[in-house]
Amino acid sequence: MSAAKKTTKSNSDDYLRMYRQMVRIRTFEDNANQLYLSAKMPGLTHMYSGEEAVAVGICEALTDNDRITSTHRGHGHCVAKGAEFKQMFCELLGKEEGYCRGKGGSMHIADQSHGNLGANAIVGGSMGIATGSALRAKLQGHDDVTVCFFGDGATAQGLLYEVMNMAALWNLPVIYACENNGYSEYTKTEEIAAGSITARAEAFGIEAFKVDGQDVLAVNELTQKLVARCRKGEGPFFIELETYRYHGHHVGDINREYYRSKDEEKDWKENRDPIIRFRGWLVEQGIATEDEIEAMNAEIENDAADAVSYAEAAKYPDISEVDMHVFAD
Ligand SMILES: Cc1ncc(C[n+]2csc(CCOP(=O)(O)OP(=O)(O)O)c2C)c(N)n1
Repeated sequence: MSAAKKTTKSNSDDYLRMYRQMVRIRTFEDNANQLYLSAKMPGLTHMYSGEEAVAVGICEALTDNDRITSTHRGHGHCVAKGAEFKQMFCELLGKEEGYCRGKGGSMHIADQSHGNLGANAIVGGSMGIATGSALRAKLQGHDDVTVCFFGDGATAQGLLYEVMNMAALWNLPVIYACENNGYSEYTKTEEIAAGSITARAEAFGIEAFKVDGQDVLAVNELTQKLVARCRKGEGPFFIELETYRYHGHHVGDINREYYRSKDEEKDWKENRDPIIRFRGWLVEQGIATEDEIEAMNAEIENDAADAVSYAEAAKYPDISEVDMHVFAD
């Protein structure tokens, strides 16, 4: 791991919470995948497994007052920003107690109480929302920061260049976080994105950084610095996070060998897994024992299993509310 920080009691707690949050995301996704495979979940879903250190490293540098916008691959952002398993599984299954009363599903979870302005199935669709949120903070004199998550494929969307221009001109407190997992659907990034990704932001005079998205401490340290600078009026910033998705583009994308090899997948899983790496570091630093980590993992698995049972038994919304929250007055 990158940071060789002195491990005081308080930062030990921070590290354990980061580990817990990464395992919570992985466990959530394993259960969501099972729900899909057993035909209990309507629609498709896009797994975040493999990318956990990005969402956790970033969101652990934020408070509930800070905002995020998320993507079609958004479960990880949602968990990292404080969402509860029960309400998330209810949303995935279309149940009344879901974050959006079951009407959004996997790709549209919003959790305003923790500053999650919502996921968006339109690639790049949340870039304007994030930048608008940062403009609001600046105009109203608040010091909150907004992080806009998007994938490498979304750098092909023109909206990004419109909002980066405005954010740079107006010094908005927004961080554009590009999760470069190497693929946009079934195409390698280098086949669709010419030149460097960070250079796109630099062209607008935005300071841009590239970081190992599998190293939760490196992601967190960088984000903490950028958040502090945003609060002082020095934003916007851009981060490219090098990462990897373990599953297919969506849960139905099972035979992937026509666009990426099994050896490549194995290499990322065995040699760069963010959870295995961080677990090893925690043990090496004496922050947790293997037994304590196993106990934490088991507790999280039980929580997820309870939440799935809860969501399966929960009620669907009544037909009378089919138009509710669809149209604004
Ligand atoms: C505007 C728009 N165009 C196309 C799509 C179809 N689509 C869904 S996900 C995706 C690829 C996105 O790739 P990337 O931004 O790299 O995110 P990743 O899936 O790798 O996390 C595409 C093209 C869409 N949902 N919205």
